Amino acid sequence: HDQDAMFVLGPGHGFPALQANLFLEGTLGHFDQSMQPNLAGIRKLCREFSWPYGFPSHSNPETPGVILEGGELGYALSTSYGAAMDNPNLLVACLIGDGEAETGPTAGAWHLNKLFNPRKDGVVLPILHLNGYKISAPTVFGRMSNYELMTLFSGYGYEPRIVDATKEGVDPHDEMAAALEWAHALVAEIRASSDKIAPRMPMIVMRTLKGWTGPKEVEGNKIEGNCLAHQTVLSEAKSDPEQLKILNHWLKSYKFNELFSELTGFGDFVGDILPDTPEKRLGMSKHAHGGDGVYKSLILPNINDFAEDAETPGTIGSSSMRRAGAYLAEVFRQNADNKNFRFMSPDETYSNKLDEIFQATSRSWQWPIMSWDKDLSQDGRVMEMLSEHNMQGLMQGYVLTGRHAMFASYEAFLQVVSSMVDQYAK
Ligand SMILES: Cc1ncc(C[n+]2csc(CCOP(=O)(O)OP(=O)(O)O)c2C)c(N)n1
Repeated sequence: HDQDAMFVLGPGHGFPALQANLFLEGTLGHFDQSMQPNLAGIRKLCREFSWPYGFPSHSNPETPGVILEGGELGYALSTSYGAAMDNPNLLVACLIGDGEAETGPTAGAWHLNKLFNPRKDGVVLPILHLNGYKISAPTVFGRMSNYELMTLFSGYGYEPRIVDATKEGVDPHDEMAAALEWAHALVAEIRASSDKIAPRMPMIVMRTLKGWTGPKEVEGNKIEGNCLAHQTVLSEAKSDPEQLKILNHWLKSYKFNELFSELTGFGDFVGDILPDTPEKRLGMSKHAHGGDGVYKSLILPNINDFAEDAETPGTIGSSSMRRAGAYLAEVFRQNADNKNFRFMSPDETYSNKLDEIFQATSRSWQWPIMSWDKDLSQDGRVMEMLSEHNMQGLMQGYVLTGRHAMFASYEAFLQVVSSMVDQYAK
């Protein structure tokens, strides 16, 4: 479909899979001559994984195409919404782990669809990955029935579809491809329709086994389809001949020698699935790279124009916050055409006396608006929801894709997102 797309990986510890795909699609080789898809490149890819001065263990913004720091789980969905805002041609596919989905920040982020205008913003396609387990126990979502999942996500305002790769007799790859086609067509239909209230955007629930295609059993313990598949499953392979045998059998099961030869490299099967235009490859998204391709500097009014004479305390009947509101309204006016400024507010615009902003814009709201509601519209540029996590995630996604934003908070409430800010700083 020649769709502009970005991929946001929630469980950043799944980085080997992402890194391998960036290697195969040629993105790593594009930025680093020594990462060509040949034997030397494969060796480097494997040896320098999670290694000092090599590649990190988790996906992170140093990786081409990645904007989310992996590690602390929970922020993938709000970051994806932030990246898609004001990018009408962009589709952000966001993979959310079922362990990750148990976090408060992810639980809140599903509701960002209520603020998201599918005609003016891009599209977020959430893919909830139910492999059923986190590190050492089943997940809440993994043990929910299909009925419970469908009704939950319908209630959240999505059009959910389940892809079950654990079901016998279906090709999971065909099922997933069909689900992606369905999602793409549904988005086009919603964008073309005149019905503007509560658009039900698609989301996919994907059931797989955890450790799918890995060893079935080690020392009498179930591995594939169980939490024991998390991270290193054959940690004693170096000294235990039995584990080494299982490791050997496992790796050979991928028939690598049929997929790659030292002489001819990878077969055409890789090229066949890549987009024709190199810029459309996942690691090459201009939005993820930021910089010149997408960045426009913010026009700022002269701050002196907003000053007041406060020489005699308690006399002017104004407040610094009101003046800040007037200033921000002017920032919105001066950047209206560029559509590159947003205000993120966890229900803090009025209470912080910043409401003069609403003379220049309003709060975004896609669900029903009552006649007595104030400052709500489908086109508002203020994102307001009582979730500091959502607001910080939106801001990170928006800023990391080359735009500008401001977040209103203070005192104890800002601590709610202090670890998110740490991750962002990393
Ligand atoms: C906020 C947070 N708490 C705890 C952890 C530690 N941790 C790392 S992976 C993981 C389990 C993740 O499960 P899931 O999201 O289902 O990922 P997957 O099964 O796909 O690996 C946990 C708890 C973390 N990374 N972030």
